[in-house]
Amino acid sequence: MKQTKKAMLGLMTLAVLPFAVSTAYAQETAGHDIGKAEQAYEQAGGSPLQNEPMHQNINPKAPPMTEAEFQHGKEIFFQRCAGCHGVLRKGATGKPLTPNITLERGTEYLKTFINYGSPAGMPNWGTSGELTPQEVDLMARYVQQEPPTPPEYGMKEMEASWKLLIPPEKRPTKQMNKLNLKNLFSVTLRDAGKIALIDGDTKKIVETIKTGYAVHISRMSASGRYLYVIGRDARIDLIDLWMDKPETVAEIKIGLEARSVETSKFKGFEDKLAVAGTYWPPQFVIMDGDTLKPRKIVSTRGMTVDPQEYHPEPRVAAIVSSHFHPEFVINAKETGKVYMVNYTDLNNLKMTVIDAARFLHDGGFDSTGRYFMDAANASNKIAVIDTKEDKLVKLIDVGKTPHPGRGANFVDPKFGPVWATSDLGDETISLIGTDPVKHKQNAWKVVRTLKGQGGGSLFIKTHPKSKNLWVDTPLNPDAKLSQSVAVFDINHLENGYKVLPIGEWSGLGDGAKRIVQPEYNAAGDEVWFSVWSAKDKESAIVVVDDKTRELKTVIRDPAIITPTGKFNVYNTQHDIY
Ligand code: DHE
Repeated sequence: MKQTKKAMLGLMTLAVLPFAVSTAYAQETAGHDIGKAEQAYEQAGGSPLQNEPMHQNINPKAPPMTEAEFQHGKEIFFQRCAGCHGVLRKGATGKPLTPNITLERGTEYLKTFINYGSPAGMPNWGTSGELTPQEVDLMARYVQQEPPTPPEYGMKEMEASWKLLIPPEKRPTKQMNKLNLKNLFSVTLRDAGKIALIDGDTKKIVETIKTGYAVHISRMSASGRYLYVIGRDARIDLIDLWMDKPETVAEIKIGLEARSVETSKFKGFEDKLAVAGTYWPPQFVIMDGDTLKPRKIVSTRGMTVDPQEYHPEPRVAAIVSSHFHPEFVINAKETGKVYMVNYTDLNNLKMTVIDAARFLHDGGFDSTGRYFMDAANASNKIAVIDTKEDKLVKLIDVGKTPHPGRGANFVDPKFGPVWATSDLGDETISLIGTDPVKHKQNAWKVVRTLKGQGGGSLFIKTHPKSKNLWVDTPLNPDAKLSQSVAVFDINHLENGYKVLPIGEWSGLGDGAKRIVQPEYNAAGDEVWFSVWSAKDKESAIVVVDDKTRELKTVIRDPAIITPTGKFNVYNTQHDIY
């Protein structure tokens, strides 16, 4: 077999690839059929790991590959396959592709599989034209090699990356600008690697701030002063909103790939600590809230809830902050475990580990802030976690691949308080009763199922002051659906939904114009939608009057490149959704 000396020695370095977004993604799940929307979503961002040097052992039994071919295979794998099959190819939401399995299948079988796909969800990479015949052959050989291993990332690496740009003692002691901070929005400009701070009152961009690669989410500190932004490259930017001109006061890289960040919200710990989880390495880190100085790293590697088997890369998905205890609620995706991490004593760390269900992804609190409604997406379940008792209350079956974002809380006229999720994999919307005291008979049951526009939904939203329930469908393959949004009247859910043509209202020309993530302003009387087009096309934000459901304004600016998530300071600070 042809391998260069360098490969044999074990270290391989990759050329830096431009950021690529794939429209289809290779996945075959164990007993879980997935559609195009789910495939597109799982690999939405590609993985920044494609740029990392990795350790590589040669596999003498595998078909030969040159180093250049191997590197090309690795790039394709991390752009399109790792999101489902896992970094180490041990299986995540997709099947394992380790050499003991792939060598047995052989090159010809694998080529057919990659070429034509499978009914269970593996896309037809070859016949769709996404991969050339040469690339199909290359990938069939690549997956028979030993998977290259990305490096670990510990305290030494974190400290080396940490930049305290403006120490706390040099920061203001009160808000120095005239902004109405409550109604400020942090808007993800995904492919620009920036966020835009937009004034919710004037709808003007206050400024744009450089953040990590393919920036993912923003979260607020308990006081509403500090904004934390995390990129897929695991870079966190801490932005002080009290500065004359809000700016980044600290920065750190906490690993090689990440999605989530949160801050301590329990009484007495406001703004004190921050926590962030990584996809690679599979771990989370607790930091000082006002400086990002890393304090404690905890690995999530371990056994799955069912079957109880070792998983080498349980990615850290959603994190929320308990209002009942000084604890972070941290979700390990592949093992299905929820870690309730007490942050009062980092040297004698106490954690309650709750067995939920595999493939935990996103979720949010019920209206009381006590129960965390946790979507185990590829298991089609919502796990209800009681953050007061630190216990699993129930696993509830819902539609196919639930994806609530943080979900929506409202009072169903017939069933009382509910929390709702929409799905990536089908058109249903599940309403789950959340009041075990006054509506005991409905608690932790799907009390109502609504039919939305279609699958490909990512986010559902309402506000305590609103009577509207908004459901997006940005990943539906039908442009009519992906460019519009459905709205239900909470008091008349049986009447079905009305469709608002947000894409058309934006007034933009050509472009994907996917309508994504409804987000309310602080007053709860406006709802903002991102109109998400490709990087080289114009995007916008459409603001709708919540009461009349009519267009209020369109925010257009050349700086608004690929807007996706929007985080209103007040609502994010207080977990209002
Ligand atoms: Fe997200 C939240 C992971 C693709 C926009 N996303 C989350 C969370 C996780 C996650 C774990 C929960 C964080 C929390 O609450 O602490 N997202 C992933 C992926 O692994 C995935 C599937 C693939 C990837 O390559 O990253 C992915 N996400 C996307 C997108 O393609 C979206 C639509 C556009 C984008 O900006 O990349 C997207 N994700 C979002 C948003 C939130 C989010 C806007 C926060 C929603 C909220 O209301 O809090």
